[in-house]
Amino acid sequence: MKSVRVVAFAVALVAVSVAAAVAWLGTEAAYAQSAWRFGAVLVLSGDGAAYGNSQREGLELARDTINAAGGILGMPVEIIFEDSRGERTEAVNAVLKLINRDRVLAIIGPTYSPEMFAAGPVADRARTTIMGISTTAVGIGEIGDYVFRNSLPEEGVIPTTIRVSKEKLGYRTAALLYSNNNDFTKSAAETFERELRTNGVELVAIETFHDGDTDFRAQLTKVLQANPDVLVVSALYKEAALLLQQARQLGLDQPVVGGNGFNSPELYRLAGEAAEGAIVGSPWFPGRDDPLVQDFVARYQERYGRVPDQFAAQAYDGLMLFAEAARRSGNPTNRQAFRDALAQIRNFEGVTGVFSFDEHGNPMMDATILQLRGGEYVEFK
Ligand code: 1QQ
Repeated sequence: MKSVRVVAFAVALVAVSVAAAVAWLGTEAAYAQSAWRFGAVLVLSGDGAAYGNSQREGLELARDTINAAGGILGMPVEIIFEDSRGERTEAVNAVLKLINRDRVLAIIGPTYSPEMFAAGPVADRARTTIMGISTTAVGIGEIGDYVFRNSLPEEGVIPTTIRVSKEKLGYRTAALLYSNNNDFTKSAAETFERELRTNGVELVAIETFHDGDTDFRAQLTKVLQANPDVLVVSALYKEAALLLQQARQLGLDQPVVGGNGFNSPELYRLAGEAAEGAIVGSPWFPGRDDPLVQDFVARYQERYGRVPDQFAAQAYDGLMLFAEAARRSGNPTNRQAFRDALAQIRNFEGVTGVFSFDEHGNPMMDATILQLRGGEYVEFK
C-alpha cells in the first residue's frame, strides 16, 4: 500500500514537472521572436483621427527607415497598430491585448492624456514600457517606472508661449477658454492661467465647455462683454475650430493663443480663416535649419505628399528612441532590459530636438513659438 502511494506520488510529481516544463517551453517559444515587436495605440478614427493618423505615418516611416538599414541587430521592427478611437476603455483593452496576446516588447501611445492616465497604470503593473508621443498633461511620467513620454509637456511649452506672445503683442488682459472634462485641456488651462498671472496679465473671463460640444456662443458672448486683448484656448482641434469660427462670427477678432491641440493642421482645415494667425508653442518646427530635420521632412513629403506635423515628427522620434533602447538592451523579449535601456538615454538627437528623460521619464527640451499662416506653421516673430 505504502509503495503504491509512493509511486502515485512520484508519477504525480513527474506529471507536474512535465506540465511545468511544457508551460515554460510554451512561454519561451512565444517569446522566441525574430522581430522587435512593438504595439501602438492611437486615435485612428473619430473626432481626433487626424492626430493619430499623423502618428501612424510617422511610425511607419521610422519603421521602414530602420528596416531598410538592416533592422536592429539583424532583426526587423514590427508594429501592431490598435485604434483606441480616443476612448479610455478602448485604450486599456488595446494595451492588455498587446501585452498578453501579442507579447509586444513595449508600447507607443496612447494618443491622449486621459487615455494614458487609464492605460499607463495597466502597462506599469504588467512591467511593460509604455511611451506617450503626444501626451502633454502634468503627471504622465509620474504614473510609474514603466511610463515615459517623448512629447514635451505643456508645462514646458506654455511659459515660453505666454512670455513670447505677450512680449510681441503687448496684451494686458486675457480670456481663457477650455474644455474641463479632459485631463490634458484642463492641465494646460491651469498652466496658462498661472503663466498669464505670472506675466502680469489680467484674466477678465474664464469660460469652460466639454469635449464634443459644438455651440460655444453662450461662453463667447460673455467673453465679448469682457473685451479681452487676447483669447487663450485649451482644446482639441475639433472644438477649437468650431469655437474660433463662432468667435469670429460674433465679432471677437482678438489674437488667439492655443495649446497643444492647435498643433494639428486639421485645425486650419476645419476653421479656415478663423484660425489664421493663431499662436502655439511646439518642440517641432519643420523649417528648422538642421540636416536631420530637412532629411526627415523631405522623405515624409515624398511618401505622404505633405509636410509632417508635430504629431508625425514626435511619433518618428518615438520609434527611433525605442530603436535605440532596443539596440542597447539587445534582446527582443526582455521587457525589463528594454525599460532600463530607455530610461538611460541621454542627449538623443531627434527631429524634434535633443532628448533626455528626467527621473520621471518626461523629456527635457526646448520649444519654438509658431504662428499659423495660410495653413502653415511658421516661426512667430
Ligand atoms: C494630450 C494632448 C493632445 C493634444 C494629444 C493629441 O496633448 O492629450 O495630452
